[in-house]
Formats: sequence, C-alpha cells, structure tokens
Amino acid sequence: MKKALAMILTLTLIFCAFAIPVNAAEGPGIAEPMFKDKFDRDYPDVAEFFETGGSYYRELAYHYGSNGKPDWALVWADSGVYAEEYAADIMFGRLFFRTDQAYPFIFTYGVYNVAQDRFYDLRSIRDESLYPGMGRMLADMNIGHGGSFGADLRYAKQFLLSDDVFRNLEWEGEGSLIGYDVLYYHKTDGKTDWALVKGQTLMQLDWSAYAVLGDRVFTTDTGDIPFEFDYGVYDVPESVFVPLETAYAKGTFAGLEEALDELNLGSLIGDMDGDGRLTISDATIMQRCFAEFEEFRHDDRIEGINLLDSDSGVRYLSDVNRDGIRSIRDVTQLQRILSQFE
Ligand SMILES: [Ca+2]
Ligand SMILES: [Ca+2]
Repeated sequence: MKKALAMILTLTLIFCAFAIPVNAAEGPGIAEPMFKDKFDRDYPDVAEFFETGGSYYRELAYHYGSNGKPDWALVWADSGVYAEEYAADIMFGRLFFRTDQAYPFIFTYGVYNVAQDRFYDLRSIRDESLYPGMGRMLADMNIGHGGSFGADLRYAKQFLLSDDVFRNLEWEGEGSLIGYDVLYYHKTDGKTDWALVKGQTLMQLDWSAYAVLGDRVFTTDTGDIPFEFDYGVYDVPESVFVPLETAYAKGTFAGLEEALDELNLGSLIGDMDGDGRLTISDATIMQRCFAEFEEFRHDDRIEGINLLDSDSGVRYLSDVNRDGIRSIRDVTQLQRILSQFE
C-alpha cells in the first residue's frame, strides 16, 4: 500500500511537472528526451525492469547555457528498486525530499550534466552554485515539499542542522550516506543543545554487538558506519556527532534516556509484546513462556559483543531482574515494577 501511495504521489508530481510551464521554451520539448540513450547505457537494468514498456525515465526540464544549448537537465527515473530498510530525507535549499527508492537516483530525481556526460542523483548535487536555478526549478515544478511535513509522521521534524553538518556526517562516516533523519531535538532554555539522529551508509562491518542503555537493549549485526546502532547524537555546542552508546556512556546529554523511551528505540527489557511499554500483558506472556505454553520472542536472547560494560549480565530481554538468567523471578520482578505504576 505504501508503495502504491508513493507511486501515486510520484505520478501526481510528474503530472504537476508537466502541467507547470518550465524554462523549456527553446530546444526540444520535454516529450522528446535528449539523453535517454545515455541513460539506457548507464543504467541498462532499469530498462530491463520495465521491459514491458513502462515509463521509467523522463526529462523534466532543461537549463540552457549562454550558447543556447542545454548545459544540464533535470531528470526523473523509477527503477522499481526500493530500499525497505530506510527512508531518506534531504533538504535541497528549502525543499524537503523523502524517498524509499534506492536506484538509480535515491530521490527519484537526478540531473544530467552535459559537459561531463554524466548523471548524478539529486543528493549528490546539493551545491546549487554548480546548478544555478535548480532550487527555483524544483520549486516551480512543485517537486519536493516546501518544509511542511506529513501529519502521519509521529514526530515533528525540523531541519535545524545545516547542510554543512550533514556533509560532516558523510565525511566522518567514510561512506556515502543513504539515509539521514533527525529524530529528536533536545532544548535547554529554548535552544537546541543536542539532537538525536539516525544515519546509515552502505559501509558495514560483519559483526554482532549489543549495548544496554538504561532499560533498553540495542543490537546490531552489521555494525553500520557511521553509527553502530544507526543512531547518534549531534552535540550542538561541540559540533560533533557521537555514536549513541558513546553518548549514553558519557552521561552528559540530559534527557537522552527519556528521548529513547519516547521514540521507543531499541528493545525495552521485559517488553515481551514489543509495544514499548511494560504492562500486565508482558507478565502474562512471560509466565506462559516459562510454563512452555508459548515461546520467548525470537530476539529474547541477546547475541553479540557487549559494546559497553554496563549491565553486562543481561543476556535476555526477559531478564527483568538482570541476574543474567531468565527465570520465574523475572516475572515476580516485573509484577513488582507494575505494582509501582498503579
Ligand atoms: Ca509490553
Ligand atoms: Ca533474571
């Protein structure tokens, strides 16, 4: 359903793109693509995916140089290849883009640079000085979103972090960033002093690790760069990114644990049904598991290297009393915790 909606949205945007006049008064019309052959050579598998003749490539607008010929073109392509594991956001000027497409352009839109005879995805052409007028063109064509975010997002997002910060993250990560989200802003005296971010690259390490942060367990089996658990904290006064587990261990980011709870990141110890809260339902499930009427959730046993020494005894999500084993005592401890809530 999500993909279908995304497709409808994309088609709507494309329709809008055609409906709105753009700076293409001279030269071939947008119905006659100039660079499609080059595109097919560069991305032959996109054509194969749509071998039934579906529309997968459009040249939306041309930018003309002083010689009257196009020096670059804004293009759109849909490969049908989606990345299930991430949705990425960027700001281009004041425009916001969100996508789960993976190929050939992460944000569906790309640019063909005539002089270089090369396609770039929109994310990699963020320097508008190279493509003067690009921001205006996108805005005129109603591509992207003018800074208002969908009401379906659980957490309001703001892009207080500048593009420079974004680039820093990319460099520090030593890999091309495929996803970037600001999940949470923490304010002190009305000013943002840190932000919780999610950043993922294609660079991965082959390992399994976990960390217990307060009442929550974070696990990974990829060791994503730049952040082992995908999450990091941006320290505003220091202008640095800190991996989440390091930020937690430092203990200097006030409200971090509360933010993790609010966002329900990682897995809450004792939360057998995974709803992010401890309730009587969790105690019931745990009892049924010990009575062998039910099996513990597949990730109950925590695998991998402990990245922090904190609570190193915890090896099960069901280990509520944190003695390193799972037993009926954990049910008792959970019931004790629940009785405190009442
Ligand atoms: Ca629960
Ligand atoms: Ca236990």
